[in-house]
Amino acid sequence: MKTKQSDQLRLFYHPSSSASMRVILYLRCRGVPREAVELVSTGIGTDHRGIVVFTMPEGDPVTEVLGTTDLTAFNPEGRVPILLFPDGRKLTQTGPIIEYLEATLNIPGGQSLLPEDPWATAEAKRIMWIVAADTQPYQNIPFIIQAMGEWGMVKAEPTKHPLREHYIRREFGAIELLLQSCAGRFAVGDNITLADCFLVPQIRNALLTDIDLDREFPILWSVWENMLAVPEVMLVLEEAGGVVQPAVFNPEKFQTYTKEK
Ligand SMILES: N[C@@H](CCC(=O)N[C@@H](CS)C(=O)NCC(=O)O)C(=O)O
Repeated sequence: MKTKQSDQLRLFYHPSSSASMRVILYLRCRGVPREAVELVSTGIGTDHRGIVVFTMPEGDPVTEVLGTTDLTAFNPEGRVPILLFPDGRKLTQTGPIIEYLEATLNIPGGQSLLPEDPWATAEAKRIMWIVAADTQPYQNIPFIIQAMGEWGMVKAEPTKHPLREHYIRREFGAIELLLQSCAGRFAVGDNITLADCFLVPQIRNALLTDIDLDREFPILWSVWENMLAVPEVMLVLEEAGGVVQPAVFNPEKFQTYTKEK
């Protein structure tokens, strides 16, 4: 279905979504003018099982055309972020969204967020992939809640669940070793790269756990602190609800899922 409603690119995102924040950090750190990509916050709700889902924003022209707030009518994966084009095309997946914007937006000044040196670029992309493919999928709170409630996974407070903490330790541990040879002020050298845009939301998410990130991953932590010192980065975090990612789940359902049967 075509959903032509605006002459602008529109990024459907949610402030609690770490994947969405990767793209927003790219936009701000790359110096893309705010008017080039309109940010549209989705809503949040619960499905028939009480599990948190993102929803189409109430009252948005696109929602009106779709006739439903069910996000899967807009993106069959039911995930954010989603880039909507003026002609109705939609693009999902943060890596391709960023690559497309970089290739097509005529960005005045600034520099690409990938280094000129191919090896350094490969190092940045390796960190991006570790975050996107090997870390974030295991951090998804709705998935943790569903696994506890429906598939017999050990019950624990979702944000501090052992599955989450295991994959944070495993993957951040690997990144820490990589950073020993590639980090400077930021993850790869002294300039912000896409690796930092992917790391920051993942670290922000990991702050919800009991892991002592500062002690266990000191280089990663220094990259995080150096990123927080960048005004554009801090603004993105503040606009998304603060330095620590807001946890969104239905506490009532959470009690049900964590109660021993
Ligand atoms: N690989 C995807 C990940 C997108 C993703 O998992 N987004 C999460 C929010 S951070 C989401 O929409 N989750 C909803 C769900 O799992 O139902 C990307 O890079 O865009």
